[in-house]
Order: sequence, then C-alpha cells, then structure tokens
Amino acid sequence: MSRLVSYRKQGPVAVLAIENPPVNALSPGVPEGILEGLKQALGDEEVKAVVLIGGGRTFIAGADIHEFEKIHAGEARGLDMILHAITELEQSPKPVIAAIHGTAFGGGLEVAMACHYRVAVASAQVGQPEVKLGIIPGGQGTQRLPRLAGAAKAAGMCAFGEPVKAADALSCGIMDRLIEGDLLAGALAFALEVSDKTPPKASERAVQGDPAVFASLHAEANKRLRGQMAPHAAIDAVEAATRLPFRDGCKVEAQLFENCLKSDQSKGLIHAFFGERTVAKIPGIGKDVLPMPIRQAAVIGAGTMGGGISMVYANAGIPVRMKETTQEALDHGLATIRKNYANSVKRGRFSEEFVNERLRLITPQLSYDGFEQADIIVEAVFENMALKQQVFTELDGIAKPDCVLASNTSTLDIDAIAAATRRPEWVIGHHFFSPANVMRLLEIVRGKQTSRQVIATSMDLARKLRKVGVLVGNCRGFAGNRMFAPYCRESVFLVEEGNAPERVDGALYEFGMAMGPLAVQDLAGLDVGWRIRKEFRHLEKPGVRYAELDTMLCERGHYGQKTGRGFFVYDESRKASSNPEVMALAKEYAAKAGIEQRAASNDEIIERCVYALINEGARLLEEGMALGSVDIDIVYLNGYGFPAWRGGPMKYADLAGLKKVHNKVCEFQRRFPDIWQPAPLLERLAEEGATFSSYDKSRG
Ligand code: 3H9
Repeated sequence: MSRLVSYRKQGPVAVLAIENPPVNALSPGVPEGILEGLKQALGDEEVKAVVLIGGGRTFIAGADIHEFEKIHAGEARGLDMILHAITELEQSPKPVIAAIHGTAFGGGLEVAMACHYRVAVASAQVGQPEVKLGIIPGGQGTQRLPRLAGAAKAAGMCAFGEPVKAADALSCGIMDRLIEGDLLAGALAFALEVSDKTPPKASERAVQGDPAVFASLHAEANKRLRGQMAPHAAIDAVEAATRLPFRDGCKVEAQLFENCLKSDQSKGLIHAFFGERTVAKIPGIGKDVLPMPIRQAAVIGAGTMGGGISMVYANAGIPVRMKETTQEALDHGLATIRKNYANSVKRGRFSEEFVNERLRLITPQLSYDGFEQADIIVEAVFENMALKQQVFTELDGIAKPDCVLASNTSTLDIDAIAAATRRPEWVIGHHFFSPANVMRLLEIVRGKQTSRQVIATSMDLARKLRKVGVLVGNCRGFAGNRMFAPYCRESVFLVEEGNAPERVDGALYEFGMAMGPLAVQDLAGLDVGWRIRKEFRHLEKPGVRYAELDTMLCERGHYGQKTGRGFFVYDESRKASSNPEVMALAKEYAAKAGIEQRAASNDEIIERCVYALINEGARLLEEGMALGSVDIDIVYLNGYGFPAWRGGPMKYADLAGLKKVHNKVCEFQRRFPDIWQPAPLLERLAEEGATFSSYDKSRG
C-alpha cells in the first residue's frame, strides 16, 4: 500500500486515509494510493462501502501546486493519475463516501465530487480556488459541480474561488450530510445506511444554465479580477456543462485548463502563492528563536496611520492604548476610527457587535499611563527625525525592558532612531501602508542591532495581525518606497514631456496596476514628497534632472486629493477629472528646462515606469536590502497594487526576460544618461541568461 494512503477495514467498510501532511495535497503517490486502496476494497467481498478521509488537519487541499511549477519549468509531468483516480472512484460499484474536515479545495473537492456521497463536519469548507493560481479546475470540477450545486452557484465558485462553508454546501447540494461529533464514526454510520444502494454518479445528473447569469458573472469578473483570464475560462467551462454531455464538457475543461496553466498569469499567481509563504521564513532565524507573546500594545499618534494601526491591533483582539498630545487630535483620531468602523458595518464587513467589542479594546489617552505594561509600542508621529528621536528617548525611559519599540517611519533611518535609546536591539521598523486597517503589507525594517527575537516576534505578530510581513533592510525608503521613487519620477517625467496624466495613468492601469502612479501621488498628498524632497535637497546632484512638476503644483497649493487639485482635479466625491493647468505648466517648464516634448507610446510609458521599479529592485537585492526578489514582489503585490497575475515586478522581469529588460534600460540610459544606469545585478544576470528567481535560490 502507498505510504501516503492507508487502508484499513472497520467491519464491512474500507477506510482509505490520506496521510500527506501538511495539507494532504494530491502529490504523486496520493492518487496512486487511492487507486490501490479502492482496488483492494473492490476485491474484498466483505467490503460493502468505502470511506475516503484525510489524516491530520484536513481532507485534501487540492492538487500539489509544486507540480504546476514543474510543468512551468518544462518538466514533463502529468495530472493524469489524478484524473484516473477521479474516474475510478465514480465508477466504483461499491459506494464511496468522502468524509470531509478542514478543507476540500480544488482537486480535493473534485475527488470528493467523484465519490458518491459527501459528509462533513460543520467547520469544513469546500471550494474551487484554482483561479487564485491563474488556472481553472482541471479534475472535471467544472462539470460535476454544476450538476450538484446548479450552474450559477458553480460558476460563481469557480470564477471567484471563494470557499463555501459546510452548511452552505449542504443547502446547495454539494454535501449530503453534516456530521456532529466524530467524523469517521458518522461517515461509517452513513456508509452502512447507503451500502446496498446503487451508487449515484454526479456526472449523470442533468444541469441547466441561464445565459444571463453567465454574462453577469463575466461582467463581475471584469470588475473584481480585472485583466485575468482564468475567471472567464472557469465560467465558460461551467457554461459548457449546461449544453454538452459530461464527456464533451470535460474536453472543453481540459482545453481551457491547459491554456490557463501555460499562461504567464498562472506563473505569476503561483509565484505569489508560494512567495507569500516564503517571505515568512527568515534565513538564520529558525524555530529555536521563539517569538514573544504580544498581549498589550500601545500606539503613539492618532492620525491617519496611528488610528489605522490601533484598529489593526483591536481587530486582532489585542488591547491597544492610543496616545495623542492634544484632546482635539485625540477626539479627531477617535472620530475617524468610529467612522471607518461604521463604514465597515454599512458594507457588511463587520457586525455592530464586533465593532463595539473592538472599540472597547482601544483606550484613547493623552498620557503615557499604562505604557509600561505594553509588550509593543508603535510610534506613528509626524515623519521628522528629531521628533521621532525625542519620542524614542521618552519611550526608553517608560517601556518595560522586554518591550518591542517599533517605528512606523516610511523613509527615515531606523538606526538613527534606535540610537536615541539605550536598547537599539529592541528597536525595529513596522512600516504599515495607508489605510493601515485595509492594506495587507507590513514592511518590517531590520536595524543594524535589532535582535533576532525582535524580528521573529515581528514576523509572528504580522501573521496575527493578518498582515503579510516582509523583512527588509534599513535604507532610505526601505524596499517599497525606495523603488517607488524612480517609478513615480518616470511618471512625472512623462507628463513633463507632454503626455497627459490620464494617458500615463491609463497605460499603467491597463497594465494592471490598481491605480496609476500620478493618481497615487495625488492620493498620498504631493506635499509629502515635497517635504521629503526639501529635507534631502542637499543630496541632489547638480546637472541631474529631477521631477519638478509635482513641486510646481505644491508651490501653487495643489497637494492632490486633500486640496481637490493635483495631477487631476477632484470633485466632492473624489472623482477625478483632468486638470488643464498641468499640461500648460508642463509645457512652460519643458521649454524653460530644454526638455523635449514628445508623445510616448503605451509601451514606453509602461517600460519606463515598470523597468525603473525593476532596476531599483535589482540594486536593493544586490545590497541585501531585500532577502530575495520574491520579497520585493510580495511587497509590491500587497502594498503598491501591482497586479498579482504578473507575479510582482521582479517575476514580471523574469517572465519578460532579463535580457530584454536590460537592453531597454541601456536604451533609456542612452536617452537619459544622468538618470538611468543599469543595476550591476541586472546586467550580470542578463548576461548569464539567468533570472532573479535563480538568484533567490540562495535567498538571504
Ligand atoms: C488544483 O487543485 C487543480 C486541480 O483542479 C487539478 C486536478 C487535476 N500544494 O497556507 P498554509 C503548503 S490547484 C502544495 O501556510 P494554512 C504551503 O505552501 C490547488 N503545497 O496553511 C505551506 O507550505 P510551507 C487548489 C501546498 O493552514 C503549507 O502547505 N488548492 C498546497 O494557513 C501550509 O500551508 C488550493 O489552491 C497545495 N495545494 O492554509 C489551496 N496547499 O509550510 C491552496 C498548501 O512549506 N492552499 N500548501 O510554507 C490553501 O489555500 C491553504 O494552504 C490552506 C491551508 C487553506 C489549505
């Protein structure tokens, strides 16, 4: 018997248990084990029914995603064995019952639907999340699911990949019974009840579909998963089930599955799936470094960031003290928090009760009272080094000895902040992204002296706060903002060269960015960059071109959304329209500065902006400011609206080919020699025909 699937008999029922931790993926050996067990059960006259169950924490979380990576890498692997097991399960003359706990996802649900019955504990979840990997169900799920749950439900599940709870699965026909108490005992009892019945086959059921439903799902997919092909393919595959016999529908599914699997989109999304898990592993910080428990938190500052961060802690159930310097600022901060929560209730994200509980966890105050008990203190004051250092000196005198001291700075030197204390090993950067209660990214900035335990605690805390924590080095702007600067610079340059903001943003929006760079700058406030620029003006090199247009807008009092005018004009509902003043200013400035006005193609806009990100990313990587290119990708996917289906800027470069990227960067260097220089790492990898991913093999 395969070591991944065990076989035993309990009376007249054969129990096949999958033992492939951690999630019982259908790795090579698992379908073979199921087939072997089934054969044994069918050959044993005493066996009247078969129960298929998952050992450990779950049923089957799907096909083994590593196998798709191998297919992408050109290693000939087939998923045929999974399909073979699926067919044999359904053909079994003895009833097979899938007993589900944890998750039956993807291929896991497809295996369960090939069984004749499905029972589950109430906490179980089922789903077809393949679209999140850029593919569609490939184990006949698009054909069986509509036959069990109806075409509309199935198409929605396959197009958006959201899981369905056991009770919902029962009511829509996916599940046959919910088991209270012990799952195996319940499944065995169920097996005895059905052991003398002719096993029903999902593939033999009839299914109908309404074209209007499919059309509206396509429209929804265009909105929710803009630019992605898999959701549409999934809807088409389910639609095929409504007009073709089962076998022909399976052929349609197989073709669509294949198209999706070989697309760059699935390469990007699979990279993102594993990337999110990879960044949590820090080289040199193993299981021997135990994270400290964070039971109480404190935040300094109740502004946009401080208030948002306080909400993040409260949402994770951690009591948090939120300190301001004036009653007015404190009241304002609290009012904003209340308004944000009220919006969440209105949108159905949180219940009123949940919100009231969270609000009770936030203690607004003007003093440092209680800060001595906090396990972590997060500073979120104005972005000014002297002020931050003063706060950290105060904290040094108040915080308990084993309190993590985190700064939410987005640009300043963590070591200089740490130097204001006598315990730099306890100081770390926790760079949240605005709005902190929404954005998933948490850049964790390691100072020269930050201890391994403080890093381990921060990474563990990020997960508990439901953030994606990415460890980065201490350099100006850290990983995300440092790369964002040349990206934004190029977008402003393009406007200065005569390209309208809507054209520049439009090209990048089409590329897949959640927002164009100019709209992002308007949202963040043009004054933020202006202030930082003033602080660092002494570092600017004479004779080098810097983006001026944003400065010119600020000098006219146009800070972006907050003043209703920036690269765009905003109405009361924050709807953007074009700002005619921008093009006039650009023209005037270009004439004065000798900048050539010329229309850029969409490709040029995308390449200048995105390759600027990549080139700076390569520098970061070589300097060791990011542990791997995958860390940079995860930063960009979760903090900067980079399209997940492109995998992140570094993966995008790998897929485009580093030679191509390098050649373009060299071309830009010829055109703008004072601005563009190819990063040495990009140059080297391009020359070697290598990729950033291959460089990551020695991540850290
Ligand atoms: C599919 O089924 C296609 C079929 O239609 C085709 C049939 C022919 N494979 O997330 P966690 C690893 S496509 C390989 O931290 P959690 C994961 O990388 C598949 N590995 O745990 C991690 O490894 P490490 C459709 C997998 O409790 C470890 O398991 N299915 C797979 O927070 C723990 O994972 C999906 O898309 C896998 N399928 O969440 C489900 N799944 O420790 C994807 C997980 O080395 N998985 N790993 O970093 C999930 O959504 C979550 O992992 C799950 C558990 C909810 C199951």
